[in-house]
Amino acid sequence: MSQVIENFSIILDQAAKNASPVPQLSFNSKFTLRQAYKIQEASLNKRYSRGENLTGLKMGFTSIAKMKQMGVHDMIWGRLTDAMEVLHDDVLDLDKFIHPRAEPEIAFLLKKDIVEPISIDNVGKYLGAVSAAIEIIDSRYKNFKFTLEDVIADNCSSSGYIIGKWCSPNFNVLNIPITISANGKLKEEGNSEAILENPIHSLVEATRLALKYGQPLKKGMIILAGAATAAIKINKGDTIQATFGELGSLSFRAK
Ligand code: OOG
Ligand code: MG
Repeated sequence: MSQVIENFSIILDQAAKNASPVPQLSFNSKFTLRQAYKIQEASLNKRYSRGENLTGLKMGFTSIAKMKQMGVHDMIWGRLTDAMEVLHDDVLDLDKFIHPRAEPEIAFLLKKDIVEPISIDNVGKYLGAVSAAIEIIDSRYKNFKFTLEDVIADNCSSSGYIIGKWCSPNFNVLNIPITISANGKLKEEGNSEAILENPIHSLVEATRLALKYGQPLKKGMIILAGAATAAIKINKGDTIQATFGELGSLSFRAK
């Protein structure tokens, strides 16, 4: 199996690098969730060897809106690298993507290495700051269609992220109204509580899953809690804006 894992990781890494979609891996081969995370890890190793650095993790399918949109039923997590960072007000070159979508998220910054399973009660020891965020996802699979195993192997469609101004870790992340619009037109709206009823639960889950799969979580890492609404398509020329009540707003343009 280890050769199959390596081969699959090359297919997905190349698809991302060349912005060229591939058929779902699960069409030809059955693999488990654990093997899917191994494929993800092997494909990230290719990015690291090109000089990219791990900056954090992203959680996926933490809201019913996202599970419904994509037809899957369980939480997933992927890895973020510095090459995926996009700045607020930046211009995104869509030629580097296959069929990108944007989704509004909440981000957390770790102020301490995680060395134990954390709970909602001791999370404060590790949480350094919170921020509004937009994630840009871009499945490497044709038609943005996948099984849970496929999407995990594909690093959970991770391809870009924008983080806003870091706010106090005591900022109340409950009941934040969230919208995402394109060219001034509202596309999706929701609330931070759509993320596992409290985005902090997603941070707790991220640390549990990272420990389970042997991914160390270090001081300075970012954790994206997962989208609060369905993702929206990004078209050339679009200005995408997301608002998060008093946590702020973020935007970017696409060319
Ligand atoms: C998978 C990634 C899901 C989220 O926030 O729920 C995700 C996908 O929808 O392609 O990032
Ligand atoms: Mg996301």
